[in-house]
Amino acid sequence: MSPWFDRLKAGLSKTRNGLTGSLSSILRGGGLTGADLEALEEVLIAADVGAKVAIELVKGLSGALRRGDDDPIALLKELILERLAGSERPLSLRSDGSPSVVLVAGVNGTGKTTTIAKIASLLRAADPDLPITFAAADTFRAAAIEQLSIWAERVGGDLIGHRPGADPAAVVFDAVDHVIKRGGVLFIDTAGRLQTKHNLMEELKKIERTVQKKLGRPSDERLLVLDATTGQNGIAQAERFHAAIDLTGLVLTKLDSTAKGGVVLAIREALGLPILFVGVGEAAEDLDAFSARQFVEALFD
Ligand SMILES: Nc1nc2c(ncn2[C@@H]2O[C@H](COP(=O)(O)OP(=O)(O)OP(=O)(O)O)[C@@H](O)[C@H]2O)c(=O)[nH]1
Ligand SMILES: [Mg+2]
Repeated sequence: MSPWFDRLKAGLSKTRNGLTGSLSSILRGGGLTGADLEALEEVLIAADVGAKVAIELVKGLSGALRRGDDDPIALLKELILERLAGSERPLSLRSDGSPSVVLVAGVNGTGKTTTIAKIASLLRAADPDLPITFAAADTFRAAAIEQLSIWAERVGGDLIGHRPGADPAAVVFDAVDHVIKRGGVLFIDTAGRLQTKHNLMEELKKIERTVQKKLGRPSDERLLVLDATTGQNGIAQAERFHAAIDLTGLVLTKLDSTAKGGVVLAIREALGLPILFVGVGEAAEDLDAFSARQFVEALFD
């Protein structure tokens, strides 16, 4: 198995232990009784897949078992995989020579800045010559600019930043200007903001408008970084951010810190947005492209 799959598996251990521990005791008896199915539904809800998905999974499972299939775990894996069909997509970068712009947003502390660093590290590993620029559009704290500049140096990229307290849109204006000349990929790091704070959401819209004005087209990716430990609240966050900047995809972090990794299913069901990356730890290697199949294998391995 690949090193990433091992990390994913280790990261998902809390969710897996909750899920497979309970499943094996429910499924041990052979034929599933009504009480077993109810217990199964509870286990799925505890893993945060959401009530609707849990009910549908159990329904699908009991139907298949009635038709004579007899390996409930294999069936459950297939049912989950079906629900995640179409949920994965690689980062969309331009191949026409014009720069790619990736805007990263989310509430406070979800992992935006480290996610940018991790994605940039993946791109750097794939192409040592790719120009990478980081826009420090989190001007809220001096430490945020500092954090990004350390990453820029480590990954090998340019940092465009202003003073703390400066207008984030002005930083983005300069950063887009820079990549128009330099080419490559621009990551825009934004300040954490609660999805309910109107003025902060307006500020985010202004950042995207600035990209559009300067570049003559929208950013290529508008990613929301969601902390998996916040569970179903992530759905409310995503809805608001989506309304503000028309998200192109999600990054789900901190799957290692929760037994509720089933939230991937709830998010997929509620939003239908692709999941580009998942994070399972703090190290640079702890983030990689989301694969539904790997995710399901790691959950039940
Ligand atoms: N366990 C774990 N920790 C993570 C993961 N991703 C990020 N973190 C940690 O979460 C903390 C916050 O990460 P940041 O990248 O600074 O988060 P942010 O969203 O930029 O935060 P603000 O800019 O303050 O809103 C750091 O300690 C990260 O190392 C993950 O997948 N797993
Ligand atoms: Mg940050």
